[in-house]
Amino acid sequence: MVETADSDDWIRCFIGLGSNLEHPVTQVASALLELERLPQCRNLIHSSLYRSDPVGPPGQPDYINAVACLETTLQPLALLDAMQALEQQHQRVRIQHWGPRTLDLDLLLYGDQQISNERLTVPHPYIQERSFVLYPLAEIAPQLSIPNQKSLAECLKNCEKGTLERI
Ligand code: ROI
Repeated sequence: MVETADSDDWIRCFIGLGSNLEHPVTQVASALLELERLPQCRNLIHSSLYRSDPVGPPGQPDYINAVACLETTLQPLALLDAMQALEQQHQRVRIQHWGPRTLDLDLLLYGDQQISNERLTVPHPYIQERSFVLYPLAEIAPQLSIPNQKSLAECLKNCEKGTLERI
């Protein structure tokens, strides 16, 4: 059975998307459509797509990233299950830690909740330091406050844009 919150209880979530294998622009664009079609999810909006050098092990292709925002009545772990099922549909394989991938979906924020268990940490632990998350996030939610962290505007001041470019 799918776990649900109260049926009227729509929670606004932010999801980071990334890909650097097998036509990354297509991977991210189709994942946005698939997220939009998830059950118990509505009103998806998303940032532009961005290209950047890989953070982590060098020698892998550039990444394409975006951030989506949607409302859901799925509980956090049910949403995570749905996101991981989408990653599997994109033939995601984990060869190397921080290595290349066809599709990575990260639950960045789930309402204003702070979640910490063996499957999920929300807010996402690296949100503050990754330009490929912060800049797309600012495009769709400039006023966002991140629970228990600095404001998005403050995070952006401390985060170099680096090679990140909007495409
Ligand atoms: N680097 C970039 N630029 N974009 C990503 O989405 C991304 N994802 C990752 C690691 C390997 C840390 N590096 C990345 O998981």
